[in-house]
Amino acid sequence: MKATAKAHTNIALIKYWGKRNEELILPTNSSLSITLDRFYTETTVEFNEQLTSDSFYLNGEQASEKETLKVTKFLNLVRELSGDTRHATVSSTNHVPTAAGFASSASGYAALAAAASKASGLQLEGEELSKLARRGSGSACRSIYGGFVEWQKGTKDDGSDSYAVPILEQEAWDLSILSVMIESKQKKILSREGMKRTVETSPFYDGWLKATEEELQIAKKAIEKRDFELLGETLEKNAFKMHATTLGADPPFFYWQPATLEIIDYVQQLRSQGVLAYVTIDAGPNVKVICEPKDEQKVYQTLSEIDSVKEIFVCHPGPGISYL
Ligand code: 2P0
Repeated sequence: MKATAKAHTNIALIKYWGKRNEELILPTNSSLSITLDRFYTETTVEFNEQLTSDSFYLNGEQASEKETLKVTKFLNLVRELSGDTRHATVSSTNHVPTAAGFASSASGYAALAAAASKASGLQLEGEELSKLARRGSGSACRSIYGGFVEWQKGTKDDGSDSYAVPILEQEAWDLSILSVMIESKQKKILSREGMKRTVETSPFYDGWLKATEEELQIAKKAIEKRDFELLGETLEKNAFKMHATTLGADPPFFYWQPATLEIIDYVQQLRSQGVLAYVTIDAGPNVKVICEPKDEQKVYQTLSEIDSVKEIFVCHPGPGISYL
């Protein structure tokens, strides 16, 4: 009746950018991520026959009606699977600083999927749990596993073959991921809205689809061979292509700020000095810099000297779902 689960955030090296089915959250392309050790969500779900509706507490406070409705919609999927019609109390704590530019929706829905399915007596594991998490937020399906993870887009209309698979465990290859936080006052275009507009209007979208499938294969090969230079080059190209599609959208939009470009420039300078560091950027202005642990101090030092950098969070590969 009651279960608590912990899920970590992930950062995509090959981006998920666009859906072929919005209701089922089916992506147009496969993606690849690293689950991170530092940021996570812990969620407790308790079903109770006395309740007449679901309630949702986020970081100790009752969540808004809108947030609670999203949780209810997700719990409805769990109730459909389990046949258990009871309502639930959901308490979630995000150990993800919003300022760090990591989406808490990945760890949030992964933890909710795990806790709610367990509390309702379902024994979901692996791909079944990943598919359930996907229905809350696409990137959440990757947070079921630790280390390096691929979300295989699948081809079926019902989404039964669209889930994540682990490709390299957490301990197998240590990398440093520095989340560089900058100041931003610009209004955010949510990734859900941004990717939809891009799919529907950007003439560059076909180019993205073609290139990203190739880059995924190269990235997987680089991971297999532990070829950091090849992985770094590939992930940086992939991130830039994703952002290029938004400039072709109608109306056009972009997530970058002047400081975003400044950081990219510093990272390129580091490379010209022989330090292998690469950038990736999600649906916001913050930059994540990826390097090998031996270069972490040097990269950290260089980035912390930039005026527009507010804070740097250093992460490493992290674990998959756990139950408390
Ligand atoms: C990713 N992003 O692969 C990409 C790169 C943002 C840019 O997954 O609509 O919150 O809930 O499925 O998973 C963020 O989008 O979107 C995301 P929905 P989600 O990490």
